Amino acid sequence: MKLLITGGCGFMGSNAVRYFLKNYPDYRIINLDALTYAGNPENVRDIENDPRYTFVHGRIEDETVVEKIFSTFRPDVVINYAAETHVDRSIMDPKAFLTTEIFGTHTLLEAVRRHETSRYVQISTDEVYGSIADGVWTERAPFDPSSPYSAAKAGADHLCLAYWRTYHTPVIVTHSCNFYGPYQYPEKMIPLFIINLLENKKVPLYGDGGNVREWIYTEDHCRAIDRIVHDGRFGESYNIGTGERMTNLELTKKILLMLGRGDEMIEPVKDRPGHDRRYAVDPSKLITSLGWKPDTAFQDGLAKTIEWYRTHEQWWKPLRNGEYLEYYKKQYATAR
Ligand code: TDX
Repeated sequence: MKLLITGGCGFMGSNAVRYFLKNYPDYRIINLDALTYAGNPENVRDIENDPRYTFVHGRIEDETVVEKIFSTFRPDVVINYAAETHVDRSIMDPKAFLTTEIFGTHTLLEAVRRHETSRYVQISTDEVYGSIADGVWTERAPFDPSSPYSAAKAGADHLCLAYWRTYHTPVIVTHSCNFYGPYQYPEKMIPLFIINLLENKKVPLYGDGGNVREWIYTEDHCRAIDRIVHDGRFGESYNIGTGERMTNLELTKKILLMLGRGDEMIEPVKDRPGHDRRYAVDPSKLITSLGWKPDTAFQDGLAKTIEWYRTHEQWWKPLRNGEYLEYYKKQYATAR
């Protein structure tokens, strides 16, 4: 089988490229990645010489590049990981999010339609449902996004399902809870907090720290996508969740404990505007219909993640320069 994985140099995409190469020796993978600040060739360095793997530098909204890939490589399956993903960046500059999420998804859907590709999987987020005070969102919940990021993702997800209804384009949409694990860019909470502590810096906790997130280890997410790629039903969406929910303060304390640091390392900062209070998804459709379940308990996944960042300073050190510092200064200038 031939897979086109977009955004394969990002955190989620690179883990997926590695996962499919490892578990499916006869699959071929083409990785289309724009190499934005978050797309890092180092994330796929270990597999770049694998003869089953091809890298193409380009944007998903670039019709010429996309058409060339479809007509020469002829993928059987497209998995669209390419996205701008950081909520705080979307608050500072929404346009890039609309371009990649909406126009990029549209360009891919059109190529899938033209070339009669067998399957298209849209990687999306639980954030499209917005905040839920208690209980869990099922796939039938209406979208209620709060940030430009989640609004852009919601728009793209709607477009995918509209392509199924209108053209019978074989799409499937996923809504995952928060990811964590190796290779996550250190603007996201878990890697940011780990690295700050490794560098003896405080961790910036937004608001009262009472916001609740649900967490999935990257390998478990890859296995969910594996099930969906092979047996998911067209025109449907699947929640991906673990039930591992906690407040940001509880999570921060777990990280502090594992790194042997105390609460004095917490720096309360001004809240994120429009900050969703709680996310919680019901993954029972995926569990019952496709036989998936998460394997990694949060405590174990967090320990592995901390160990990875502790032993991969050469990966994250260069990322904390240049563009990152500019972003960090802007972000925390507005956050306080
Ligand atoms: O410095 C911080 N301090 C802090 O308290 C950062 C970066 C975050 N937070 C809080 C905000 C959130 O409540 O931690 C929580 C997690 O924040 P992020 O890591 O930015 O994730 P989140 O906003 O929940 O969105 C993430 O999960 C869903 C990803 O960024 C999305 O791409 C994904 O779709």
